[in-house]
Order: sequence, then structure tokens, then C-alpha cells
Amino acid sequence: MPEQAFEANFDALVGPTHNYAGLAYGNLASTEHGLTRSQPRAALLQGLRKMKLLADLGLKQGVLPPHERPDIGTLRRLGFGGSDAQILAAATRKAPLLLAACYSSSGMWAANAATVSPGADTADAKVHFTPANLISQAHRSIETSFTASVLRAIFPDPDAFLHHEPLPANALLSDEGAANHTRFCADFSHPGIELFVYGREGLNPADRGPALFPARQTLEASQAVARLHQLDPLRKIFARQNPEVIDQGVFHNDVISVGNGNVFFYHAHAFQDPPSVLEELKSAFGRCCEGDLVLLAVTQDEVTVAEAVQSYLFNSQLVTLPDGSMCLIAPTECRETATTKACLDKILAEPNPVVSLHYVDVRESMKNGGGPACLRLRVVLTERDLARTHQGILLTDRLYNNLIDWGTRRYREELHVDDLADPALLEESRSALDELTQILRIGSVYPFQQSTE
Ligand code: SUG
Repeated sequence: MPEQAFEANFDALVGPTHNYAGLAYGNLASTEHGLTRSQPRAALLQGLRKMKLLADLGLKQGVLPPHERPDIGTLRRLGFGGSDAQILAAATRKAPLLLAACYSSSGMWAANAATVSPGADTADAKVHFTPANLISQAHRSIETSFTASVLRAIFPDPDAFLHHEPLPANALLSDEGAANHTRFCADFSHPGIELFVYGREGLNPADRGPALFPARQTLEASQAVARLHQLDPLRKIFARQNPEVIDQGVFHNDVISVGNGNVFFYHAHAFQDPPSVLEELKSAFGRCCEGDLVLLAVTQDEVTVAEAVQSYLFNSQLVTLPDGSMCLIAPTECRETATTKACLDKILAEPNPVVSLHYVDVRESMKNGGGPACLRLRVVLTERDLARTHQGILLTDRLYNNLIDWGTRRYREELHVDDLADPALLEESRSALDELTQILRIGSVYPFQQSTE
């Protein structure tokens, strides 16, 4: 009898420098809101309230610390020297976009932190982690080393957890983590089917990818991660995203589909060759898991790709509650769009495992192209794995209250990219993060805490 397992969600805290710099090409919300004012405090609180909702629903919920921003270390590597204030002044004058990249709070989208395979799927029965290299966007590529060290700090036990190096930083191996990875299973304790979705074949010179926007995930990266995680060949599937939807703003597959347990909720235009992907999924599920895969397909007539991108319908979290039923955690934008509201109402009305729905306000994240599912990293764990996880980051009422108090004291109400030149913002951010490491009892994880200057 395998050990009972469950899915835990680890959400990254929005950082104190959350701002709109319009950095993410191909992400329509990021471009649309570039250079508008952000609300870092509200953004943090929105994320925390979503985590609290999941914890109150009986799910295991953890928090991941924000990355240190500005990333002064990267600015130094890029040739800026002198004191921190001098570096900020020179970067503001000479390379404002690089400065913005080093100030982005994009580590908040934990779905891009790593790909994770649970012990039920891996040959050595350990939970495997591969941090994403995120090389397709400069501001995101600088997340990888901190992500890797935080995951090691939170999941330290080598008997239970295996941490791989991120894939080499090369366009051929462009990897965006769990945003392009979905796991299906009959129940969390048993082996599942892992679906890897990619946007282009890096090694195929004839593969031009989408016409307009970058395909952020390559087949070669997905294959390498699946190999590292020692997955059974019969239980892994590689599917190509539809290049036309990438050009409509679907920069990650989790903008157009979401799966959990035996349910797959997806848009009919998500894949290049939908019939073969669905056939492969259904037959792999039928062969390896008990029961049938439940397909909740949404047609273009019901919800257009543009509406899905605007509302982030498919970036809802689909979770299994303690009573075994499934629940959708959808962004409030889906309630405000008639077609997406009708789609969700229909899912609830029809016979399928999804029986409840909660709308959450994560507007500050949405304005940068990140919905509820982007903010979390899913990790299937057993009780034994959970006991070996760093306990200080698990969300309790006490931790929740401490984090609300911390953010209310420490975060600015508003921020504009013009404020990034202000050295006071660097000092505020560091002292906020310094206090956070004590709240989370996670040790000196930040570069500024190791600095001898
Ligand atoms: O990589 N936005 C992120 C949003 C990531 C959403 N994640 C998932 N779909 N899983 C991105 O495009 C915007 C930052 C800026 O413009 O300042 C940004 O990076």
C-alpha cells in the first residue's frame, strides 16, 4: 500500500518592489500596464489572502520568500561599480531597462520556479526538483540561482528530495518550469501521467515557432527535465502548443489549460494537434491509472482565446479538497466576463468532479500577466515528506497574521518605475527581507545578508 500523498501549494510572496515596467514581451497584460503605478502592499495582501483561502479549505499551503531586488549582484556583473547608490544612479542614467529588469518582482510567479515530480512517479521514489532557467526573458533569467538555493533550504533532506541543476542557459534548452507541466493521476498516492507542453523544437532548424511572440519552452528542455526526473516512458507525454495561441498572448501553457487528478480543463485551441494529444493522454491515463480521464473542453464559440487571455480562465487553480471533490480558484476577472462566467457556471452545473468555485482578487499580479495558478508551485508530498520540509514556511493562522503585519508595515502603497532610482527603496526592501527571514526562520538566504561590505 503506497503512502498517502496530497498536493501542497507553495506560493511566492510578492516582493516589495512589485512594479509595472512592461518587461515581458509576448505577455499582453505586462505590455498593456507597463509604466503604470503598481500597489506593492495590495499585491502582497492579495496573494496572502489567496493562500489563506486555500489553507482554510483544508489544503497544505506554504510560502516562498521573494527574491532580493534590486539585484545589485547582477548589475555589478554587468559592469556597474561603486557603492550601491552609485550603481543605481549609473544604471538609471545608462540602462534604465536593465535597472528595471534587476528590480522586477517576477519571482512571485512560482509556477515558473521549477518543475517538480513526486516520488510516486520517479524511479528512485524521491521528489525531484529542476529549477527553471527562464532564459527567454532577461528579468526572469536572474531568478534561477536564488530559486535553486531556496528550494534546497525548504526541501533539505537528501533521502526524500533530489535537486537537479537548472538546465544550461541556452536558447535550445529554454525552460519555464511547471507552467508548462501538468500531472494527472487517479489519486495522489499512485503514479501519474506527466504532460510536458513545449512551444518549439530547438534542434529543428526548420521550426520557426510562432510568427510574432517567443515560444518560451523547447521540446529539448522538457525532454531533459523528464529524463532527469527518471520518469517512466509510458507515463510521460510531450505535446506541442498551438503557435497561433502563443501569438495571441498564451506565453505559457497554464494560460490555456489546467489539469488536476483525473480532470483536464482546456481550450480547444491549446494544442497544435488536439486530437492526437487528447488520445495519447486518455490512453496513457486508461493504461496507468484507475478510471477515465475527464475532459472539460472549452470551444472557441464558448470562450475565445482572447477572452481566455484577458480573464485568465485557465489560470484558475484546480484543486482536490479533503472530501475528494474538486474546486476551482478563479480570478475575479472571470466573473466580470460574460462568456467565462457562463463557462464556469456550466462546469459547476454538469456532472463532473468539479463541484465548487471561489473567485479571488489577484489584480495586481494579473496586471503583469500572472493569475492564481501562476503564483503557486505544486508539490505532491507524503506526510513523511512534509515532516522533512522546512516548517517555518508552512502557512498557519499565526504565520498569516505575522506576514500581513510585516507587509503592512514594510511595503509601499504605490510604486512607479521612476521610483526605482531611489536608493531608499533598496534599503527598505533589504530591511523588509531581513525581517522576513526571521519570520520564516529560514536563515540568511539573501546575498545582502552574506555581504561583508
Ligand atoms: O513571465 N510577467 C510574467 C508572468 C508570469 C506568469 N506565469 C505563468 N503563466 N505561469 C512573465 O511574463 C512581467 C514583469 C514586468 O513586465 O515587469 C512578467 O514578467
